[in-house]
Amino acid sequence: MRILVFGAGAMGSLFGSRLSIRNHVTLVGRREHVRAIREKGLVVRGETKGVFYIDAIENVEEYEGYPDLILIAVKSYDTEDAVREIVRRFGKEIYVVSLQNGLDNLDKMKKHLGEDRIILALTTEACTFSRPGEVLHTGRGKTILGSLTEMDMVEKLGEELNLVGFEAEISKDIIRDMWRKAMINACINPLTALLEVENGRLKNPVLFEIVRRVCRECVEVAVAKGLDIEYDDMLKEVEEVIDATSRNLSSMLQSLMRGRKTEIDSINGYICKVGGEYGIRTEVNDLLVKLIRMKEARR
Ligand code: KPL
Repeated sequence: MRILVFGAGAMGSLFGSRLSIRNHVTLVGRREHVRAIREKGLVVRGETKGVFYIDAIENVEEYEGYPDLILIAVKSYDTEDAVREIVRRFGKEIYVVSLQNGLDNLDKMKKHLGEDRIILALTTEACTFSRPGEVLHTGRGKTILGSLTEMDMVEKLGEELNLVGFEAEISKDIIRDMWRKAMINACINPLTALLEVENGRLKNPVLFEIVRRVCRECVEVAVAKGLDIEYDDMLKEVEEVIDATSRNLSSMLQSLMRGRKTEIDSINGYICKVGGEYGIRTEVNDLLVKLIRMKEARR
């Protein structure tokens, strides 16, 4: 397949690297990253190892022809701009896969694309951006794929991801899985970002008590929304991801370290908003949102 990765940060670069083993991949990224990849290839260390000689460009206008699918890996606050740019360049018939965190990407994508063109890829792979041209694959995870309508492309991408060494599964209920993934992020990302620690530090008993409380509030909101999610299962899953990604710096921490905005509004902020609609108190999540905003303001 011809695959275009729009947003070659840590995760986009990692997926692009492995997918390039069997596909023609082009990365769209920031100038320094693109320049480094063109000069020396994309270096991936850690759980994935190698130098991948992949095409890299700075914007979609430079892409020649049409890809079979586009993987969007930009931050959730940039989703709409990214989709607008993609549709302007390739039209509305293109398959777009969201490889992102957050609960609002789907709605943003639906404003510009038909449901039959949108795929969600929810991943717990862990990856850090080391420097332009280099990423570190810090922890293995699963990637759940799904869409709102039956689509052959979901199966095809799932097969491809498995063939290049990711663990991919097709979801039976992608909305529920999107919430599950967002809850994992809600429990891990803000706390690690505030305390500037690797994910594994959340196993500290004091910190894990906060994780429990965040998780409980998130599950209450999800259940009020009609999703079939149980607190014990969810907490277990959060703990498994903390263990599997214990050496990783969460994407929220990485954003703050690089002086960037975080995805807090699409994760905990979104959960608080929905909680408000159903009259559910989300005190701990509210607090985390406020603290992350304070930290963002100090950038
Ligand atoms: O998705 C992640 C993130 O950091 O955004 C996890 C899986 C929590 C890994 O850090």
